[in-house]
Amino acid sequence: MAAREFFKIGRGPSLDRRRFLLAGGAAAVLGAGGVKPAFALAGDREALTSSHWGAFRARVVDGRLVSVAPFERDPFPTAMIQNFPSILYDKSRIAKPMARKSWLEKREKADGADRGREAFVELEWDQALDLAAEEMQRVKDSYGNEAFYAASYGWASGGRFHACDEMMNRLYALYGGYVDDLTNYSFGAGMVLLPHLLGSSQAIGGPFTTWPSLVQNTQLIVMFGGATFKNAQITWGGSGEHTTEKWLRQCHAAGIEMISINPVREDEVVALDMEWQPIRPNSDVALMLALCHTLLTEGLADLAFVERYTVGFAKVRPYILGESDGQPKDADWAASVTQVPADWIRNLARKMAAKRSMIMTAWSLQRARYGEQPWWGTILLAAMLGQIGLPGGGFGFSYTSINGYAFPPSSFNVPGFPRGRNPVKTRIPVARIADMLLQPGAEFEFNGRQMTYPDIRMIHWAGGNPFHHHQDLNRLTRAWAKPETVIVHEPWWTPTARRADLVLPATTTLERNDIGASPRDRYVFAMPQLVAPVGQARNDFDICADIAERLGYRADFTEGRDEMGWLRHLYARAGERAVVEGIVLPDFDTFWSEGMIVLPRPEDDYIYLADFRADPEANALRTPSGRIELFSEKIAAMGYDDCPGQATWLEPEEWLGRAGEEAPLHLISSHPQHRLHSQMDNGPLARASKIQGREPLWLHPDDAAPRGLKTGEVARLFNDRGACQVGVIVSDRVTPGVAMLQEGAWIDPQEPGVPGSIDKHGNPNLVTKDIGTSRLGQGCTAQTALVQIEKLEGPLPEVTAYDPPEVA
Ligand SMILES: Nc1nc2c(c(=O)[nH]1)N[C@H]1C(S)=C(S)[C@@H](COP(=O)(O)OP(=O)(O)OC[C@H]3O[C@@H](n4cnc5c(=O)[nH]c(N)nc54)[C@H](O)[C@@H]3O)O[C@H]1N2
Ligand SMILES: Nc1nc2c(c(=O)[nH]1)N[C@H]1C(S)=C(S)[C@@H](COP(=O)(O)OP(=O)(O)OC[C@H]3O[C@@H](n4cnc5c(=O)[nH]c(N)nc54)[C@H](O)[C@@H]3O)O[C@H]1N2
Ligand SMILES: [Mo]
Repeated sequence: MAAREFFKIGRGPSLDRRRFLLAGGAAAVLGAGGVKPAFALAGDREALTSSHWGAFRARVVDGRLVSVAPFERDPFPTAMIQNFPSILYDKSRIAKPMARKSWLEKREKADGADRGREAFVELEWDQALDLAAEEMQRVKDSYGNEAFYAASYGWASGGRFHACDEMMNRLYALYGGYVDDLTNYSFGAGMVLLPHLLGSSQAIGGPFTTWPSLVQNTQLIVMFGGATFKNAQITWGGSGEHTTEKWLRQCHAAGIEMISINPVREDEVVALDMEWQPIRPNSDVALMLALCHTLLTEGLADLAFVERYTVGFAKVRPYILGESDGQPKDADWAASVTQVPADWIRNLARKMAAKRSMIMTAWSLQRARYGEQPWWGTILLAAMLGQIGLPGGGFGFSYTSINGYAFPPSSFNVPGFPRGRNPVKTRIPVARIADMLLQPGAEFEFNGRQMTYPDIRMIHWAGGNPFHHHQDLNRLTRAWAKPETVIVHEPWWTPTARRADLVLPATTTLERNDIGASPRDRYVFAMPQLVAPVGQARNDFDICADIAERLGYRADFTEGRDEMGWLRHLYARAGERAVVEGIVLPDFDTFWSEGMIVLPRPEDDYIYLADFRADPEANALRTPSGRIELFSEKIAAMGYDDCPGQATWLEPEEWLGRAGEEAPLHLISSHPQHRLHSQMDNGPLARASKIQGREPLWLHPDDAAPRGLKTGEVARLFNDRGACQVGVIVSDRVTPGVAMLQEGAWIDPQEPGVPGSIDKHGNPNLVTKDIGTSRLGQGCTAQTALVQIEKLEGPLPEVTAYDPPEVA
C-alpha cells in the first residue's frame, strides 16, 4: 500500500503543509507498527472500529466476535472495550420484535400503568412494523403531530450514520413533525447560562485554551470537581486517542500545582500528587464568592481587567462585601457554608492571584439545584483574577468531564444523518419530561420564555434509557403510564425497553457499517460490519425506512440510498467541508479499504478569549454589552428568584446545611467507572464491581459505623421519593455526610411497574429529585438529594435486572 500525503493549504503558516496520512501508509511513515486494514467481509477477520469508548481492534472467528484489543496509537485505552464480546451475545439481547400483551389486544385502551409488569408477545417483523405505522397514523389523525415525543435523547452509539436520535427525528420530521427537546442532561443549565455571560457556550464545547498552553504556562490548576480519569475514558462519537489523561499527566510532569475541590477523592488525586480539599456538595459558589472577597479586600483583584472587559461589577461588589444583604461573603462565612477552612480559602485566593492560574469546573457542579451559580461564580472569579485570555490562564468547563474537549479550532467533521426540518416548534428542556407527561397544557418558564407542555400521546425512543437517566424514577413511572403508545428500539432488555408497548430489536455498531468521527479527535474510522445481526435485530435505519414505507414516504426518508449509499454520501459531503479547511480526503473506497484517516489537526496553542483581550471593541462578545457580564441585566429582568442577575449563593432545598434525621446524607451520583451510563452494565467489568449483585455505594467510616455497616454488606438507600438496595464500600475517599453511588445500574424493582417498589439493584435515580436547576436553565439536578441509609439483614431477593421479561 502506497503511503499517501495530503496537504493542508492556505490557512496560515501554523496549519500549512501538515502531513495527513492514511492508515495503510501510516504504519510505514509514522512507524506506528501493526496498523492493519479491515479485511474483507467473510470468515475470520480482524478489523479496526470506533466507539464512544475509543477505537479498538475486533477479532472475529467463525463469524463470532471473540476478542478485542486496544488501538495501538491510543495512549490511554479503556478496559471497558473488553465488554464487547460478552455483551454482544448476552442473554439480555432482545431476540425478536415484541409487544406488551394487553396493548397488543387493546392498543390505546390498554392500561399504561401495566407497562413494566406485563408479559410480552413475540411478533414477526412485518407485523411489528405494521403496528408501528398504524399507531403513528392513528395518533396523527386523532391528535396531530404535537402528540408525538420523538426527541429520543440518549447516548446511543458512535457512528455518524446510524445515529439514533437523528433517525427518530427524521422519521417524524418527514411525517409532519414531533415535539423535540432542548439542551441536555450533561450541561443543560450551563449551556443556557453561558451565552448570556460570554456570548457563546464555547467554554463548554470548545475550542478553549488548549493543553499545550497549560503545560507551558500554567502554574496552578484549581479544579472544582477534580479531574476524574474515569470520565476521560469516553468521547462522544469516539476517538482514536484518549488525550485528556495524557495531558493531565504532562501538566503534572511540568510541575503544575493541582488542587481538587471535591467531596470525593478520585483516582487522579494520588496519581497527580494533587491536594484534595473536600467540600460540602452544592456549596461551591459560596467558596468562589469568598475567594473573590479575599481578592477584593486584600487588593489582589485585577480591577483594571474587570473595568475594561466586564460589566456589572458595581452591582456584584456590594453583594461580595455584604453591603447589599448584610452578609459579607468572606472566608469565615464560606467556611460555615462549605466546611472548607477559612484560612485555606484565603491562602488559595492569594496563591491564585500570585500565580498563572487556570480554573477548571466540572459539569457535575451545574447538575444540581441552582446549578447555574457555580458556573457563574467560576467566571466571576476568573474575571477578578484578570487572567482570562492569557496563555494558560482563565477558566474552562470541559477539561475534565469527558475526553478530548480542549481541541484546536477546526470546522471539519463528517456530517451526520440529516434530521430533516421539523414543522412542529414545540420543545421542552429535556429534563422536564415527567413534568410534560404529567401536566399537559401547564405553563412553565425557561430562559425568559413562557412555554406550555404539549399533550403527548405517543413516545418513540431509540438510543436512550430514560429509566436510567431521568431523576425520581417513581415519578417517571407514573408519568410514563399516561401516553397511549410507547415504542422503543433497543439491542438489550433495558429498563426502558421493558416499559414499552412495542419493542423493536436493534443492531449494535458491530453488526452494521458506519463511519466513526468526532470533532474532538484527529481520526476518521471505517466501522465495518463485523458480525451478522444477533437474533432478529435490524438497523434503526431499516426499521425507520420500513415504517416510512408503510406511511408512504420511504423515498423521502432514504433519499434512495441504502446503508453504503449513505456512507458514501456523508463521506463525499465531508470531503466538501474538508476542502474549506484545506484538507483533501482520499476517495471513499480507499478510505474504506484502508480503514482509517488521520487528519492534520494541529496541536497548536489556542487561547480562549485572547482576541477579546487584545481588542475588546473589535472582538466584542455576543453579549448585550459586548463584554463579560458579571451582572446580566437580561437575566435580572426575567425576575427569577432561583436565578438572579449575578452569581449568588442560594441555599438548595436539599443539601447538608438542611439535612435532618430523616435524610442526613447527601447523595452524589457520579458517572460510572465501568460503564457508559447504563451501557455495559450487563458487561463483565461492571458486574465484577457489584457487591452481592448490587451497585456499590461509598460511605465514610464515620457514617458507616453508627449504621453497623461494613464493606461487602447490603443496605437500603432511601428517602421519601424512593428506595434501592446497594452494596456498601466503607471508605475515607468520601467526606463524612456524603454518599456516592454511580449512575446507570439497570433498575430492577421488586414489584415491577409499581411506583414506590424498592429497586433491588442500586440505581440512584430512585432517590434523586425531579426539579429544574432554575427557571433559567431547567437543567437536570441529579446531584441534589438528601438520603438515609440502613443496613439490610436477612435473605436478599435475587437481582434479575438482566433477565429477559416473561414472554406469553
Ligand atoms: N443520577 C444521575 N442520573 C443521570 C446523570 C447523573 O450524573 N446522575 N447524568 C445524566 C447524563 S449527563 C446523561 S448524558 C444521561 C445519559 O443517559 P442515556 O444516554 O439514556 O444513557 P445510556 O445508558 O447511554 O443509554 C443509551 C441507550 O441506547 C442504547 N443503544 C446503543 N446503541 C444503540 C443503537 O444503535 N440503536 C438503538 N436503538 N439503541 C442503542 C443502549 O443500549 C442504551 O440503552 O444520564 C443522566 N442521568
Ligand atoms: N466512565 C464514564 N465516563 C463518562 C460518562 C460515563 O457514563 N462513564 N459519561 C459522560 C457524560 S455523558 C458526562 S455528562 C460526563 C459527566 O462529567 P461530570 O459531570 O464532570 O462527572 P461526574 O462523575 O458526575 O462528576 C465529576 C466529579 O464531580 C464531583 N462532584 C459532584 N458534586 C460536586 C459538588 O457539588 N462540588 C464539587 N466540587 N464536586 C462535585 C464528583 O465527586 C466527581 O468526582 O462524563 C462523561 N464521561
Ligand atoms: Mo451527559
